[in-house]
Amino acid sequence: MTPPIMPMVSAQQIDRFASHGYLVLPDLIRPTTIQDLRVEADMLLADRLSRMVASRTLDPRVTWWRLASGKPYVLKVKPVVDLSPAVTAVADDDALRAVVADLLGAPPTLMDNKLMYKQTVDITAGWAALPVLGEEVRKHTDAAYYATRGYPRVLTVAVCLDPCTEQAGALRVWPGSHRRTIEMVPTDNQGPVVPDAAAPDSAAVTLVAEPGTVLIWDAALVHASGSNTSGHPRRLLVLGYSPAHPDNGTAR
Ligand SMILES: O=C(O)CCC(=O)C(=O)O
Repeated sequence: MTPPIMPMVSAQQIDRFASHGYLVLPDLIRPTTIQDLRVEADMLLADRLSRMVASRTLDPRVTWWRLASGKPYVLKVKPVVDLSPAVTAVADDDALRAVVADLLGAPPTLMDNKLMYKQTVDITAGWAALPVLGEEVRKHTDAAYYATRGYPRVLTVAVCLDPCTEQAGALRVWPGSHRRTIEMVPTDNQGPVVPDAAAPDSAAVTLVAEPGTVLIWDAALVHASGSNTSGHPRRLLVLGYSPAHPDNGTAR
């Protein structure tokens, strides 16, 4: 039997997470698990798209639009934990949960899950009235959205399925922004976004990461990502965890 990977969060990493709002943990997920996730992510997307095309009905799990080129573009499928045994295995992974528990200061409960695809798809989508938008995930935080759903404290965990290079649209974060009150302005199609003045590009850190790396950030941290011009997929499995006991871990 393969021994479990033991979590390695030091007191220094916990302090850094509290001050900066994010942590990068390379090699936390095994290569075989990443390969299982990739296969299931491909199958799952192909299945959702083929059902939509066959029924000419929008799937509420799939967030997609059209790029200016006219190509359909899939941002994410949510939820996925009920569709993929590989996702369930990662969401329940003891080592991952131990890390999240250390950072939350409480046992974690999974409260959100999605696969971020950020990729164009070759399907017949003329029947679908899709908005035309760009590839960029604009600057935002998720804390207010989660708070209105009853989760005042959330840690977001992103498992990198593919190389997350700058060219592939790696995640960008604004260190320490989770400790400030951040202005959000509404948009027509992409939810509330953070204006540049509140999160200047010059203050961003790009989290370039290999497959198997786990990125963890406080849901109140400003984050964003650009277009994927690498020609390769840049998928993330994104899991949201909140303290199992709401009275624990609410202080930042
Ligand atoms: O996949 C990405 O690049 C962005 C993910 C994100 O913004 C989120 O999960 O809130």
